[in-house]
Amino acid sequence: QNKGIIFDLDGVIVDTAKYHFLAWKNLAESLDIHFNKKQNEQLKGVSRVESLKKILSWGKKSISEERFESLLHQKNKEYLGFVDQMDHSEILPGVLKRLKILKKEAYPIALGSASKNAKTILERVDLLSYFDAIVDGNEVSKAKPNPEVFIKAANLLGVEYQNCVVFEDSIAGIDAANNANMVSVGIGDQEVLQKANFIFKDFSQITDAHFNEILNTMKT
Ligand code: G16
Ligand code: MG
Repeated sequence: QNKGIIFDLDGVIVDTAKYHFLAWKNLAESLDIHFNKKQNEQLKGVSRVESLKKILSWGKKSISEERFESLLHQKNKEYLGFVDQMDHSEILPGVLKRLKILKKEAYPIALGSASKNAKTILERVDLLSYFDAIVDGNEVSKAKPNPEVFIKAANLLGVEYQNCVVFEDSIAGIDAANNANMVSVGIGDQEVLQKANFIFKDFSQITDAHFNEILNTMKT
């Protein structure tokens, strides 16, 4: 196959967003900072360091570098506690079925995620073996909407950028895919993901006919 399939992790494959929210909320409250669900949207697809910076700015707090590091550690420790309880039942609807079809048809498959915990999570939900390449928060220096994460994934797959399709749930991620000249497919809310080439509520809504239509928009 000369077409590559790239998946975001959080919000596309699994709903770890709820665990990020809980861990950040608890951490913020220990600092007497309170934020709501709407503010939490701004943390999606954003790195751990940038997320903490945002939370501190909401609370108008400045802290030492050492304290910053220890808070990052504290948040991740709680988050990993939730991740540890996960199993394959937390794979979002339709994802496993699509991965199986893609594997059978020998499509190169990559993960493009901002998370440093991506591999751990894929292992927990038993999906690691489906991916030919993984690019995560440990390998990228420029956050989405910079296309670096998806460019690296395409390079590892050996597929041309315009022959890749990206599945994403965040605005920054859709922008990143568009910036890389890839076909962007939004998973989630139509109003939020307007700039995507295609939008579906979740993977269970993507039929084989839809999938072929998506792949057929590529020139080669
Ligand atoms: C995910 C989440 C973000 C999270 C980031 C970093 O990105 O959407 O909320 O802050 O990863 O995660 P970690 O602290 O595990 O390194 P993605 O790109 O998978 O949606
Ligand atoms: Mg995401």
